Amino acid sequence: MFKRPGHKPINRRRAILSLGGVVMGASLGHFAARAVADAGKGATQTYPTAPAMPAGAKVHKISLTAKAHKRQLKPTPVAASDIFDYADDDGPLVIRMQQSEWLQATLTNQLKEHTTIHWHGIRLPAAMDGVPYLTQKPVLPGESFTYQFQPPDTGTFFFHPHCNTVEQLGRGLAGVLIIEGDETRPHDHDLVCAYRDWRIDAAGKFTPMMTEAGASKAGTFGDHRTINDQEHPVFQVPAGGDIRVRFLNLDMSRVVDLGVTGTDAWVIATDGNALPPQKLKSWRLGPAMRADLTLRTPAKPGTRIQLVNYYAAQPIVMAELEATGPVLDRPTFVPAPLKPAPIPEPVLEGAETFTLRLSASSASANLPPDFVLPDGSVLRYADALCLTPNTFWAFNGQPWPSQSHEVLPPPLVTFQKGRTYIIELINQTPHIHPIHLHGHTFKVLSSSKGDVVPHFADTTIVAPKERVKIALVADNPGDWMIHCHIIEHQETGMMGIFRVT
Ligand SMILES: [Cu+2]
Repeated sequence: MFKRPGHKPINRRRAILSLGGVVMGASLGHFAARAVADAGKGATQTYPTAPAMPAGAKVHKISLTAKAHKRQLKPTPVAASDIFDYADDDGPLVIRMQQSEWLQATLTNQLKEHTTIHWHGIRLPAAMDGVPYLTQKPVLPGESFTYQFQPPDTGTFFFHPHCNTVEQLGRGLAGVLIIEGDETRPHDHDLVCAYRDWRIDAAGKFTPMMTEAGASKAGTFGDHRTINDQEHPVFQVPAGGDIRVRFLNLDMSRVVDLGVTGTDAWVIATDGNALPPQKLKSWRLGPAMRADLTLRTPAKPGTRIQLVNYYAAQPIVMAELEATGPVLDRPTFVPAPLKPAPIPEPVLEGAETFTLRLSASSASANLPPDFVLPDGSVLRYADALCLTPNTFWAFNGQPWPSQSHEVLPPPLVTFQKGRTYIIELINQTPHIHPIHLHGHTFKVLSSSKGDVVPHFADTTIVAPKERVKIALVADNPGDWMIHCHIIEHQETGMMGIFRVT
């Protein structure tokens, strides 16, 4: 296995055994004993209730089987890589549905460890949010779970597991979810571009997903950057046509400064949310962030334009779009705005501010092993896949519990349902953190580093020494995750819960 000097891999899984409804780390000593003893409690704890689908609802039904699979990531004669996937086809799985429809997605787990699906950026009921031990029981190997909800907002979203994400997402377990119905003028072509950097070596074998050096700094990087699983693809697009590019950063640690060369482009959505068209210079996207672009392709067949990543010593061309005939005869290009989704507008006057400090931490979570939640009601147990293997990061000095504390932590903050809150994110570390909130779409208001185009988002980058103010209407009751989307940071402490009640 490929190892860089000083890059000690972190193995969070060890041997995973399935035992009477609880999955545990078999070599964790005290923890294993507790997990066995607590299996009964785990089985009786309560989770939020699934939303009822009304009679006559239009349903978009899909089956998603999480499984190990082989995919040719590097060209032959390099061997196919051992990936995880929800579908057999090459390239990212893309689900397209209408805003009015309900999604009914049945997950079947054919992996050797438990999994769930988190629907990133979708403002859905807590029961469907896919966070094991917080919103639902983990879906054990061989089991199935059906997610059903009506996505309230149009846009470009994605979905992925939420424990041992570094391994499951790292091996490719993710899909794109597009909710249609936001265009004021149809495009001639709609192109999904899912970016990721595979942690595979020259032989196509996966290298360590998480190393101490990476997790404690900017993340462990791969060495095979792809769009839709292809290195430097060339996509055929209609010449002289209006194209929508849905760019998703599905990597776990890479930051992208997205630019376009060869023509002008406009940003029309951030994290799926409509933005009045902004001429693109470059747009920074941390892991999990999305940007939708609109552009007019060259009228001369054979001409190419480039999607470029400027977040590198030298700009990197990630993909090219080649104009192909027949040439479309379109009037002069004016970027058309998207219809805004029904996201509640924060009422800033009189809003309370919650400060969230992002910091390094070498301390493990200071929770007693038999911690009782403040309301005294439920002890919620996690397992080795859902706990922190090493602690490097924290929110407000509180890291996510480590493997020796198998109880979920109390909320960092409780919001009153229906009220607006301003959250000030303060980065006290020397690294970038893309911070993601579940269940809510927030408005990015301002940054200490300069001008911000106010925009709706579900994930926002906080640079070193930066303070970013965001605001949201806490309208979705439940316990929700807030975490860094550099997955190694998330899985080594930079994760917490906020409650809306
Ligand atoms: Cu981070």
